[in-house]
Amino acid sequence: MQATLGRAVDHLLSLQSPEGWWKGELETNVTMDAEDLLLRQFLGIRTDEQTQQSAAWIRSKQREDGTWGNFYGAPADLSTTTESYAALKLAGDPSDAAHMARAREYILDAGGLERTRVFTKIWFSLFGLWSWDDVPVMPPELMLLPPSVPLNIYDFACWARQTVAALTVVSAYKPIRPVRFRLDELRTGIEPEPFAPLPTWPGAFQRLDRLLHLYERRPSSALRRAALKKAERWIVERQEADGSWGGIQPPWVYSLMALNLLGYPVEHPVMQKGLEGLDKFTIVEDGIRRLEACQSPVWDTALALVGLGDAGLPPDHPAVEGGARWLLDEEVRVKGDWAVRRPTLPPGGWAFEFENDWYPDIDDTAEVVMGLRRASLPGLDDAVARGVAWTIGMESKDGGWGAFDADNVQELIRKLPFCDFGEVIDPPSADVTAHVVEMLAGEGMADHPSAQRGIEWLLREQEPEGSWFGRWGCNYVYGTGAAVPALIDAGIAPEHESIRRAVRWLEQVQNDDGGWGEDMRSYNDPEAWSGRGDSTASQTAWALLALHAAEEREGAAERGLAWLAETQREDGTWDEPWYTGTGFPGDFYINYHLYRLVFPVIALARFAR
Ligand code: R19
Repeated sequence: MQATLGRAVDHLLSLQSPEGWWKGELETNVTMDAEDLLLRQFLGIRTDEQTQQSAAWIRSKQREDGTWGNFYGAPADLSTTTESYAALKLAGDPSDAAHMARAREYILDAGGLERTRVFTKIWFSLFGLWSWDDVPVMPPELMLLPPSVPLNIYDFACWARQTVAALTVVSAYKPIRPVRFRLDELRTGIEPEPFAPLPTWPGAFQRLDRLLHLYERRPSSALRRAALKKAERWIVERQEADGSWGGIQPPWVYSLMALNLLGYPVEHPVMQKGLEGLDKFTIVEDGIRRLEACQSPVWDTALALVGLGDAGLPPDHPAVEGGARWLLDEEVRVKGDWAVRRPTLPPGGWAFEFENDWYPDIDDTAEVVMGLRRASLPGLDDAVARGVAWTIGMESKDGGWGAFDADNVQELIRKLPFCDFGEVIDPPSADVTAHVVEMLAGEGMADHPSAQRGIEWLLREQEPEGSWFGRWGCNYVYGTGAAVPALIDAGIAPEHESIRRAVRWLEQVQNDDGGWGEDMRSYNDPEAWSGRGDSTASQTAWALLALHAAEEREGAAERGLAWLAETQREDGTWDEPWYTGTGFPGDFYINYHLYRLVFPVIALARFAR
């Protein structure tokens, strides 16, 4: 075990940047690359070279059956396949080429253009390939609702809020910038899904959407002007230092399009900064080009420090100190959208990305505090104190923690006609709550009422089988790997019934090879897939973290450790084509390239002690 750990630690050390951070690639799906081309087409800045490089990447991800999916080994996804098909047509691939025909066959089989998600239809409407009449209205007047009125923008999770704000502008202009191809061959003529019954919220909103389409023909010009002005100010104010919006692709590309429609030419400094920032999220190598949906340096650095510290590196080790120094510099000391719900709470916390001052998050803040505690530096205690106070202040009313906001639980948002993709609210989750409880316990604050409420929340939310749902990692193995160590650190005894149930569940779902794995399909079909899937290094490590905390050192734990030792590569890391990170359960998945290494380091380090 020591040898395995040693090789893994050396590999991790080799990946640190000179500035002190770690950052693994954040791999998602080819809608990023298809939309990258469509954005450039929309703005009139698409080059041949970019087009061919992105197209090469998209083609390389097509599977034998002609489809594209959203994670390694995923079932076909209609919207992803349709966007890829359109991007390849833009790149000049002929419709009668074999790979296009295979894609088309699947698309038509799955319902065609008519059954794609709203985002996909919006992209196509921009180019006259779909009709704005058949896209749900997103009126910019939404921007004028005060935060006290239901369905105001602060009821949306922050990632949806920034996306919706930009799309209300696009939706108001309904631009059509024609391209030289059509997508009619992807239509099936299938009827739209019938409206939900009227006495339900979805049914009511669908009928309201019909009325809004009528309103769109002649909107009140004074109101519309005021709304667009508000949207413009809101968007411009939220551009980050690196030119992004929220550090994530969707609001970024939609904000660029919205501002362009509002009269910002691509030469405008705001647009230039946005486009140059996108280049830094673009990986170009060997004639291919791909876009990261987001970047994870703060998160990865915090996890790396936890791992190196637990592996026994001293607090003044240059790697530990360098990482901690960089993190201290990343502290967010200004208020963001979170302050709308917590107006008197002083700032202090961390975001996930290099630059995202408007949206620090609780998960990162908890993990950074735990990472910083593996180092000792002047100023560290003060930064930790601010982070702890901010985290406590961000607790939701039910005793748990969401990722970016407090009390972001308006479920009506999910029923809006344009919300057919991804999670759109940010309610408390077991993984974030567990990280906070673990952090508070580490700070000697397990008796704090906030920590006690967190413990109660976790015990209440445990699944009957003994696991916890993983919101930001796949899935029950991630939730359980977070909850058990947190509860134990906070003083719950290893013999506690809840811990025993968790251990039994992990033992039940362990693979015959000794590892653990869980397929993303566990989100849609937990009966079949909860805790089930090919063994992966990160998921095996999560299970081991729970077993270690529960003082299980033999049996299942030994076999898990042996699996890690056997599957380690010679260079000290592990292969992990499987995605084990979650953006949105059911819709959006992430392969965090550092997970395969950093979580085994943490788990091995704890067992090795
Ligand atoms: C834990 C730390 N976390 C709490 C932070 C994780 C951040 C993950 C990066 C997410 O990147 C995104 C975010 C949003 C989207 C969307 C999207 C979907 C629906 C709507 Br409405 C708006 C946006 C699509 O891709 C994304 C990627 C690990």
